[in-house]
Amino acid sequence: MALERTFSIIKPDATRRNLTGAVNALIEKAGLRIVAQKRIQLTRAQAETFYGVHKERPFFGELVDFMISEPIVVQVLEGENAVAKYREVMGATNPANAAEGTIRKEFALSVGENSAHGSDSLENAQIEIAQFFSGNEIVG
Ligand code: DAT
Ligand code: MG
Repeated sequence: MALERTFSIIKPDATRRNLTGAVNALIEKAGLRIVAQKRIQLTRAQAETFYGVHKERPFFGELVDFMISEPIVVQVLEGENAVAKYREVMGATNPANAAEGTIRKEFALSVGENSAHGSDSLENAQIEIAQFFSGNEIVG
């Protein structure tokens, strides 16, 4: 087992419904430590860069519009196998397929408005963390 850091976003559908604390409770219950956190408003350019891998997908425009529709909370989560563990805590992309007790099962409204983002690999976690946090903002 390895101590890892992953990048998380509490998405606009969740911040809008005042669910930041409820999401954080599930994160902490799973043994992940929130070692950096801030509430920000994404610019369109930031959202397009962040989701650049999906730019050819039919839902890209809708995804970017959604991500800039309200403030988000960006976080760095630390723990044993944090990348895979947080994917488990989030649940499947489509909440209809998400397991009981996961963030997306509990809170997501749809496949698009699905409450949470979590990095899908350690490499992407490092890239995504660096997009939003400087080293001295992360206190482990
Ligand atoms: P994940 O967020 O589980 O890593 P992903 O990387 O495949 O999922 O997609 C990124 C986001 O894009 C996802 O959280 C919500 C949106 N999305 C994915 N598939 C979609 C679809 N079929 N319709 C609408 N939005 C979708
Ligand atoms: Mg993804």
